[in-house]
Amino acid sequence: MVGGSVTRSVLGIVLAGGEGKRLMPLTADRAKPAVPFGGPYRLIDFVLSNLVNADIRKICVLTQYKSHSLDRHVTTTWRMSTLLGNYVTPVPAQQRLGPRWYTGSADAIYQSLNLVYDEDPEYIAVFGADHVYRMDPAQMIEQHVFSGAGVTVAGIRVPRREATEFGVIETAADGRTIAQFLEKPADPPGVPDDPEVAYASMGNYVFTTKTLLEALRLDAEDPASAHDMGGNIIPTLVGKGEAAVYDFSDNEVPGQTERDRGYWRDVGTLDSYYEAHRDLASVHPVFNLYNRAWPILTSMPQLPPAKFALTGRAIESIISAGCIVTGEVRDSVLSPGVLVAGKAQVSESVLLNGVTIGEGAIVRRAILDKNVVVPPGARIGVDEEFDRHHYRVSDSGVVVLGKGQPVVVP
Ligand code: ADQ
Repeated sequence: MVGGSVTRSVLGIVLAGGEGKRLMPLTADRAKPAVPFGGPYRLIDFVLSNLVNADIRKICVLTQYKSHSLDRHVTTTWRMSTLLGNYVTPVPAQQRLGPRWYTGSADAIYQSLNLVYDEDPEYIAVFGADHVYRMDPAQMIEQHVFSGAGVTVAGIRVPRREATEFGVIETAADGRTIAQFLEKPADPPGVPDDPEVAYASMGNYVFTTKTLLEALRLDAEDPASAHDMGGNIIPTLVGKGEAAVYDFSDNEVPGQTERDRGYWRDVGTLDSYYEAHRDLASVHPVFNLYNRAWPILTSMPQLPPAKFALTGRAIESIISAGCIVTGEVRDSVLSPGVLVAGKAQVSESVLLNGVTIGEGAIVRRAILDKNVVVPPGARIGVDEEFDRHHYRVSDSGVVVLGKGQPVVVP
């Protein structure tokens, strides 16, 4: 462990402007990092918890797309004591360099460089905001400082067929220097000891400040660049021999077991979002929300405890505060303030804040966004053809209703 002294000289920049098109309709009104996850959390709580637990307490959250809900969440939940100069602050696109939005994630940082000049840090941790994982960034920073690289990219082994969505890393003979970086390749290369596994970038980078400033300056002058971190900045630094990889499998977080070590999920699609919830609700989840040694932090709403009335019961489920269950809930995750009326059956589902399930209704294999009201007796996830006709259905058959979307009763 590095301890507080080095991580305190690190500025955290969290890239939180992603649109999350593949999570529609959950991202119709909110940026992807603001999408609720695991009951009371939002996706951004995972990266912010990791940074703050590692004592990185000067953090700028760069937002752009539909940022209201994200902004509100960050300002209300992540207030830091300013006595020690700590802050987690949302930074909306400010058009400092002209009347235009960010063209890409590198442009987002370039347009926000005043924050870097103000802080004058030695190192900058640029982390994505869309993933569910536990990580101690201090261990990655320690490697970065020790190696003298200009940038260190966090890498994880993933099934090769999934790597088309990621930056893929090939290392030099030393196993650390990145020899090649391919952003979202159609045919990802496998690692030398296993052709079916690729070494993917987690979208988390530690930069030496002067390397980042120089790379952004050159990138801004390049008319052919898309000004993207994974697409442009990292490949350019790899070309100059300045990039190294940090192997996520080396990361050790207090309280983790062999089982949940190395867990990292990109919940960028409806199916991956759904599957990560199914894991949480299972008897022995891989991702352990209850590890208090490295807590995942959020603000809990001021709501009364969950209540089970009459014959109400929940089996293998997560039930948040403010829920009242009179029916039956199985294998599901309920966000705060969900009501499940008598004789209703909810199974294998994710119900976000304030959803109401009417008496005798059946909800199976569904994701219902905030404030959806399922009328008494209605059915979701029972008649596939009906559902496909009226609602969004994911590739694997999960029915998804957007915020407040009316339920169709035949
Ligand atoms: P993607 O996630 O596809 O791949 P991107 O859409 O740029 O890349 O998102 C990266 C992060 O930046 C996300 O947290 C997103 O919210 C944020 N972001 C995107 N556009 C932004 C903008 N204009 N302003 C502010 N923030 C923005 C990236 C890397 C891959 C890597 C995967 C890992 O490019 O190499 O493998 O992350 O998931």
